[in-house]
Amino acid sequence: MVLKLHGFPVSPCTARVEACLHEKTLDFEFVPVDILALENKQPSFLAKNPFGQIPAFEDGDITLFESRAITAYVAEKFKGTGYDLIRHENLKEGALVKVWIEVESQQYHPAICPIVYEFFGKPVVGCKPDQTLIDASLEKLEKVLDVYETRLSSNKYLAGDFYSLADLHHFSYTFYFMKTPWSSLINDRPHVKAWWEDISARPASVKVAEGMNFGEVEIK
Ligand code: GS8
Repeated sequence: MVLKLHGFPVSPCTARVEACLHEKTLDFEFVPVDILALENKQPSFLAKNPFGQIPAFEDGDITLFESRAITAYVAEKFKGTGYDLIRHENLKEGALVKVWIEVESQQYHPAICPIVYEFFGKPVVGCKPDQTLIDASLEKLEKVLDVYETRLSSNKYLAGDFYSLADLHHFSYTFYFMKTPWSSLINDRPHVKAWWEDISARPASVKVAEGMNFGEVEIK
């Protein structure tokens, strides 16, 4: 059965799923969805995700959307293949993976997403970034990163001394963030910096980064 990922390589949420599929060493078909041409708002795509957002994922008779739900499904279904992203044989470690998955989605993402979107996304559609929103988000992100710095001073990765889906979920937005003028937020925190260098050097991350070229866009 062919796994199908519908998305756009530059999209951080698509990249999140791609990174997971590569960690699991799974073959999949990449189905490009041109969001600039609004293909994601066409009935054929809305049948896969009624909210009209990428990515979507198909595995036989199941169709999923929401990147984190897709990675959770892949990590669970293929727990015996490739790298174990969910510590499925250890209840406590697995629970900590879930905690830090939530932290990414509830704390980190709301802070970093507006920065990446304003800096890279807005110029693509001919709009000027909102610096007030960027500044407020940077302030939020600093507070989250202070917690990460403490956490990573006693654990190599977020959930413990093992790489997991929680770390993976951070890759794509942080990759773009590091190409903004504010990368010192990561680089000035030694444990966060070491963690970032480690997770971004993984072969799966490097492979996904090849398709992520928003970094060339300059702020206007
Ligand atoms: C967000 C998807 C999303 O924002 C997830 O999958 O994690 N919570 C969802 N998709 C964006 C591209 S960013 O990778 C998207 O589809 N934007 C176009 C649009 O909203 O029309």
